[in-house]
Amino acid sequence: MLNINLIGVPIKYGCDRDGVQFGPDRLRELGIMDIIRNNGFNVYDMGNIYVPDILDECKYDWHKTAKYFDPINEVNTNLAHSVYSSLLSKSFPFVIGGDHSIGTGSISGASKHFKEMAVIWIDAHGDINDIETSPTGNVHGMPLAATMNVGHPNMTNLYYEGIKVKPENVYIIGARDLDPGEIDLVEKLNINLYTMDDINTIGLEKILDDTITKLKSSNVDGVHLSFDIDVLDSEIVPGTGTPVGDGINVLESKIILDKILSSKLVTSIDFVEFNPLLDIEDKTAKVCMEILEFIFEKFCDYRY
Ligand SMILES: [Mn+2]
Repeated sequence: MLNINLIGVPIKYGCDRDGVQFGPDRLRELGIMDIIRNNGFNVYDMGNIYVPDILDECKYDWHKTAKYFDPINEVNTNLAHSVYSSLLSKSFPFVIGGDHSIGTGSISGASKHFKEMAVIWIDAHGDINDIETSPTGNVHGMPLAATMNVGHPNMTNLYYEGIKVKPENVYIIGARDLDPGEIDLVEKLNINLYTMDDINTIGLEKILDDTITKLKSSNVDGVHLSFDIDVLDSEIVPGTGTPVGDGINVLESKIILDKILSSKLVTSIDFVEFNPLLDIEDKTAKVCMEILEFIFEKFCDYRY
């Protein structure tokens, strides 16, 4: 039976918007442990990674444009070791945010364990800015670039030196809000990008079949799935910091997760950007729980 390590990362510094730090404990209150357990898994709550309290006026203390730079990297280093340690002890790391800056830590930890990693990034955004191309200085828009060895050395060399995932092993699905620098990087590095336009023209099933076929024919031995709830349409998830319209609905998110999980390739997961303070009458909370329930049902169905 699969052991699952639940790892919380109550961080808001990557999005610089209050409330997302309450995500992990809110998901616990709503019963995430029971959901996992009731689907037949041994689940261990590893607690929250420590996140220091920092005053707003100190956000540029470590870098003149990238906010809360050193503290985010430190949290991510600790997260990376927690993810790596979980994999070493044959436990599946299920990481709950917090904002998406934690992608750097999760991927860095997982990639240390595997020979060749792939990443499936389900998100309205690309999160492939570096400090220079970022319009905001918010580090949650940079983690995927950093793991491909693009960006500030303190991020690209996090946990261990050098590249964590090759760009040809990166799959971004659901994006619809890419910055100019991100569009350039997709072309330069040949990243697999499937935008909302692609979903609407090519179709989800074909995109996912192609992704899984490519993964299975590659040398990849570990797949990290990073699920940002803002991939869902802004009407469905008011409780997230950077909502974008014209996104997928809940059924489509389940189609994506079903297809990806049925491949049995996934070796770690992030679930990020749920902001309880921005939520309206628990609308987002309910959607999160429905999706989490679906993930662990499928985990069980596919006998991970
Ligand atoms: Mn994101």
